[in-house]
Formats: sequence, structure tokens, C-alpha cells
Amino acid sequence: MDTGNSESVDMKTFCKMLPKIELHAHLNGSLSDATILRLLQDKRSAGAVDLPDSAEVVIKRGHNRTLEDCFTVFGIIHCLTDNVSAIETITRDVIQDFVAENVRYLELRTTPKVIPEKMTKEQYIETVLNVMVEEMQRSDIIVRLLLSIDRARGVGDAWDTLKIAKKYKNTNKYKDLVCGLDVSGNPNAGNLCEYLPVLQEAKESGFKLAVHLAEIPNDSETLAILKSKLVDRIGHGSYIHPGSNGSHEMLQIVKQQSIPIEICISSNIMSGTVKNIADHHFKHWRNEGHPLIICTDDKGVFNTSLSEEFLMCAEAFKLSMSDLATLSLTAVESTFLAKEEKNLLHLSVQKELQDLKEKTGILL
Ligand code: 6MZ
Repeated sequence: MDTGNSESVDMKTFCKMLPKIELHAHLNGSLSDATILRLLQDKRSAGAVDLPDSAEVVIKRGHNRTLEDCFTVFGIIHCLTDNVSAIETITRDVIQDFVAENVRYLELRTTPKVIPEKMTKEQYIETVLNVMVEEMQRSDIIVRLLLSIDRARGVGDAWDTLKIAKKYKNTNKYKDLVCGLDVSGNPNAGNLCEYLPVLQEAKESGFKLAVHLAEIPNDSETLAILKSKLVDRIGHGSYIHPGSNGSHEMLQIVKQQSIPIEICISSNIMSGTVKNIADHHFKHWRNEGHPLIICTDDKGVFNTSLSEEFLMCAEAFKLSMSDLATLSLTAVESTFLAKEEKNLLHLSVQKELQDLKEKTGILL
């Protein structure tokens, strides 16, 4: 097999040019500095006082912090995105950021929120969906939505999220845009096993499930969730493989069910759940030949981009341009699209890779 390296294009440029698939991006965690500043300005114009002067003060992007601190940061961001107009702004900006990174397919995820007297959960989700529809008309990107269940909010809230997901799945206007549910939130809060009845019903209602699993060590919870056979994609999965303090039993189950893993390297390192890139579980799963998808998680909070995550992976694990192109193309299989849409996306990414090869002379 060729190394796929080319002298005409360096790896950084290649990572940017590569058509990419993003499957793990939390809406409120993905805000750029420019977007945060815009939200601050809007708040000031609306008469808010006591607001910090700059985005750096607000969220200190890209700083290493504990996982607990990350959740404090999300709380601060949520104070800025507490109305329909802000949700419109952030959805538009985040989608455009991904367009600028040559992301061709984006699965955004977000937790429906109610702000008394300002916004209902339905208004929140409808705003996100409307902007998705508009942005898909404007740009060369397909966007789908996962509604997030926050494990810190309790099972009642999760049932509510499922109800909203069902409502929008069944409307003609937004048909198929909500393609699944995500389970996320502070992994130190609650017990995922309590959410199994909701997840069971979600599956029976035709939703795919992406579940944050083993972001921190928790063998009993991880095993119980894996044994339920409900999980379509694993978020993080840092403590599943025996090479990264998991177990052979968990490894076998994930392999048997062939559950793709969403890899979020900057997030894991900056939030301190993985010590450094050399220790990252990516390498163990890659040695298994397991389906992996490189993702950003919270590109705003962790000051990264999908291109940078690809570059980081290439440098740390000695991946060639050809390896990265394969990762991009095989990610299509892990999307929550229907079979026919998946085939179309596969063809279009394949064609773009072919064009890239001809344009640059890179051996892909
Ligand atoms: C678990 C995370 C997360 O839903 O308000 N979220 N949950 N682990 C992580 N690793 C760092 N990063 C983000 O986006 C922000 C929400 O996404 C989840 C948290 O529930 C956070 O409040 P939305 O758009």
C-alpha cells in the first residue's frame, strides 16, 4: 500500500481540504469566539449588566480544566444562549464553521431547554431545525440532529426529550432531520442504567442511539449499557479497551456488536480524562481494526476544529493522507442516515476524494 504522502500539499492543508464527516458535536460546546462575542453584544444591547468583557473571560477557550470545570463552562454558555434569537445565531454560526472546514455531513446534538417566559423546548428545537434547513439550502452540507438526554437532569426530563424527538420525527416539514438521541451530561451525575427504559422505547420508535460511555472509568454502568444492545455509537469510550484500563469482556461485547466509537482527542486531554495523546485509546482500537470516527465534541470549549483533530491524529499515530481519507470515507457507514442516503453520501465523498487526488497529485 502506498504511503499516500505528497510533497505538493502538507498534512495541515490536506486535513483542511479533506471532505469530512462530523458525528459528535454538541451545539452549545461548539461556539467560536466570534459567536460568543456576538451573543455578549446582543445581551448588552438588550440591557444586561455585569457581563464579562471578552469571550476569553467568559469561557477561557482551550484551557486545560477538570471535567467538572467543563460543566461549569457549559452553564456559563447556557446563560448566553437563553433565547430564540441566540439559538438561531449559534446554530447558523456553528453550521457555517463546519462548512468552512469542508465538513460535508454534520450530526449536531443538543439538549432541549426551556427558559421560562422566553422559550419553550419546542421553540428551541424548532429554531435549530429551521436554521438547519436554511443552511442546507445555502451550503454544500447535510445536517442532522440528535436530541440530547442529559444524565444529570433525571429520567423524567429524558422521557420529555423522547416525546419531543417523536413529535418532530413525525412532522412532514422536519421529517428525518431528527435521526437519533444522544445521552450525555456530566458522567459523575446519575446512573445511565435508570435511563434504559427510555432508550428501549426510543429504539422501538426508530431512533438511533449515540451514548457517552466510559468517558470516566465506570465498568458496571458500561457493561450494563453494552449488554442492553441498544447502543449504535459510543461517545468517547475511553475506559473500555483493556489497553486503557477497560476489560476483555467489554472489548468483546463492543467488537461483537461492532459499535463505532466517536473519538474526541482534544476534549479527552483538555478535560483530563485521558492523560496524553500517546495514551489515547484511539491506538488500541485502531489495532483492532475497529470503526472509529474522529470528532470535535466541543470545538469552542476545547479550541479546536475537525481539521486539527485529524492533524493531531495523523501526527500522533503516524497516519498517512491515505489513512485519513479512508477514515473520512468509512465514517459515512457510522452515520445515522437511512441506507439510501448513506449510499449517496458515500458516492459524493468518494468522488470528492477522487477530485482531490487529481487536483493535488496525492496518492489516496
Ligand atoms: C458529556 C458533554 C460533554 O446540549 O447545551 N456535553 N457531556 N461529556 C462531555 N465531554 C466534555 N461535552 C458536552 O451542549 C452542551 C451540553 O453537551 C453535553 C453537556 O450536557 C453540556 O451541557 P448543548 O447544546
